[in-house]
Amino acid sequence: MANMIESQEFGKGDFVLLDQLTKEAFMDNLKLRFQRGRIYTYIGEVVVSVNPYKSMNIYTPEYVKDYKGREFWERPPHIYALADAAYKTMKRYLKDTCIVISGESGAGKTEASKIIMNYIASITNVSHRSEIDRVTGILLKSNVILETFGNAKTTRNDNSSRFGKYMDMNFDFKGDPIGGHINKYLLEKSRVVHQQKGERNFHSFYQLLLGSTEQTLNALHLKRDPTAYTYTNQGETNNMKSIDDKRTFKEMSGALKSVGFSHDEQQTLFNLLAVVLHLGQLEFVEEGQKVRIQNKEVVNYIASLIDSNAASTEEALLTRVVAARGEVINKIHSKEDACFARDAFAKAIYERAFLWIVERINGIIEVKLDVHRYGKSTVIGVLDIYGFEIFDNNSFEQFCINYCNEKLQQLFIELVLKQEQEEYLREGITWQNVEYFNNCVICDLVEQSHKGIIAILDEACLNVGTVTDQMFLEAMDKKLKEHEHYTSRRLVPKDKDLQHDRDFRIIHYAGSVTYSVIGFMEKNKDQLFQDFKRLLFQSSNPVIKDMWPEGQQSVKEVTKRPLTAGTLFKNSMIQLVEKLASKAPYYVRCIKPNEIKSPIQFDDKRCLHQVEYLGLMENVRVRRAGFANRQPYQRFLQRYKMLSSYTWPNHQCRSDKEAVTALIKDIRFDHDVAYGNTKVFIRTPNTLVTLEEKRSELIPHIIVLLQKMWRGAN
Ligand code: AOV
Ligand code: MG
Repeated sequence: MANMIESQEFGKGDFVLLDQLTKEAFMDNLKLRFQRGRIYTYIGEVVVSVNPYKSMNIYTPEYVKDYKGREFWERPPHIYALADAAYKTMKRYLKDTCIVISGESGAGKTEASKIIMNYIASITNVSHRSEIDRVTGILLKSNVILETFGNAKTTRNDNSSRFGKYMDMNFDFKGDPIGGHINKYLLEKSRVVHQQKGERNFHSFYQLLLGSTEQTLNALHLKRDPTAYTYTNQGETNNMKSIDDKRTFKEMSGALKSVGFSHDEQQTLFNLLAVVLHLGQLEFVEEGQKVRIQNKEVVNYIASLIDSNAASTEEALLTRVVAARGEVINKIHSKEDACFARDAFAKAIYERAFLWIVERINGIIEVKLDVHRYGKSTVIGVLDIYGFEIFDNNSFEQFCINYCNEKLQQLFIELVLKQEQEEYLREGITWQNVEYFNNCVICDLVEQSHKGIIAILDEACLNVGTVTDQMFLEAMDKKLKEHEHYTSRRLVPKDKDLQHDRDFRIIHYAGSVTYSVIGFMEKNKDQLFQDFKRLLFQSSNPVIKDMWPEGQQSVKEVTKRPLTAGTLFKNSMIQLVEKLASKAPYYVRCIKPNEIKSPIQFDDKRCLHQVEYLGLMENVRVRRAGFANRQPYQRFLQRYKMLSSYTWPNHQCRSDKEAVTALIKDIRFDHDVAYGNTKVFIRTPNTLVTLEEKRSELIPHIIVLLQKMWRGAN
């Protein structure tokens, strides 16, 4: 069994315990622990995690046993303690909980989410019910599938999440998982058709090409060579040591099968991947006024893979049908239009397939509760999103991703910094106000109606055809020139970081990011010609047909302007934050120790920067100005009343508060305690450890005593 308190050589397991809270002391402790292989450290109940960049032997069944059912302070810091706390809260108080994992790209969020889910899976279902095993199996295996289709190599992380994921695990009254639900947030679909140098397309393409059988490849008309396809070779990244596409393909196909995807469904997914790759190979050539396709055989491949005919496929690629003044006319694409339409088609197919996968999994793991038998189900939600990122070229996707991180930071501030201080106020406890940077001003900059960036972008997108990206930038400059977190080249021409006229910059909580405005409007409008939707709806493959229900609308019916990608994303973020705020939150704050994926290097400057923007020092300050633990008087009494004759077996005081005051005076802990209106506040975790120890010592005596009493009574 692990020691309750680690030896000094590992530094302090909780930053709250630092002798002096200075930046240096904080960083020294973080570094020392990282170097000694202690990747987890607490700030109260928040877990700070530093990516070890090597596999750690701390997730074994022995560790699981060690942490199961324990309190935070009983064991050295570990993410298992947090998972257990979330689970206990859910089970004991029937309260929905959520685990919010944040940190920049490559900091270890996705790994943390998997470790947490695995832990919860292994501490539940002690009675080995097969239905529970089935549900847990699906929840865990769905990760493999989603990572294949939703993750990719970026310059910051070889397995970077290119979508946001929030997964609810539902539990029955016994605390066993009985189902779940996945919410996905904006997939970075531009990657399907374009990758920056050093990056790759989604893993799925490489896995299919390198992992599937010769027979499958032949049927898909594909070559076993990712460098042969435009959509998979632009990043010029091959033979990654950290990625084994062949092996993962096996694992992923196995997962698809065991989760419950039929053979036909699997086949359709592979077909669609192949369609995307073939689309990237299409060559359009201009011939007088017309455009034609040079490599017709590719059209045939595509047509056969989507169960359609070559003529309709070609027509959808080269023309579009529009309704004008009540008439339906056929418009021929220019070469540029055709290329644009092709890329939009490829992106849409991929995005829709991804959405379909998520919905399919949801259908399989949906809770099929017999309400009378099980009562209400409670949930633990795990949020694993794309981390804050800065690339050489940042576009609409980075804008959304970084906005999403702003929202989560805002939630952290609201729940951890603000609420904690408000609780002291409410409880009438004296404490020192802690100043912190509130990023709500940056959230407003993005999401406010009328004058936020998304609103300005939407307005620009309303004017079909006439407004350019550059004009959108000018509109922002006009409306936002006074904003202290916004700037652009036009506003500050001499700024070195703003090299191009197309650049604007947002000073995010985690650093300044220069965005190129090019493509913002197109990505926000997210248009796909109706012709493609109809083509896919007319497919004789029922899975594909199912994915494109809007293809059944006639040309004249399609008039309603859909919500833009920016607004949809904003709405989904606001909903997400509301959902999280309604649950008891637990936080994992991930830190990336260096830029070179090294297990030994601790880059002081980069780490300090993350500690600063994550607000970790402020977190400790609030915790220290405050108290490590707080409990309602009644709960405290219930647990510790045996420690004093004033309260054991029952107290004679007028209130629980008075009784707790008497108890604490009696055992001489009053120097470390404050009495709020409804709760008792304990300053240091050590006091809690001592209370627990005293309680454990007394319990055997009490049992003997109780037995005597019962015997006496009988
Ligand atoms: P992220 O989710 O935070 O980035 P990941 O969880 O994908 O980051 O971690 C990046 C890589 O770091 C992993 O592929 C592992 O190689 C390594 N790693 C992280 N945590 C651990 C751990 N606990 N033990 C061992 N290795 C680890 V992003 O999705 O890019 O925002 O968008
Ligand atoms: Mg990730």
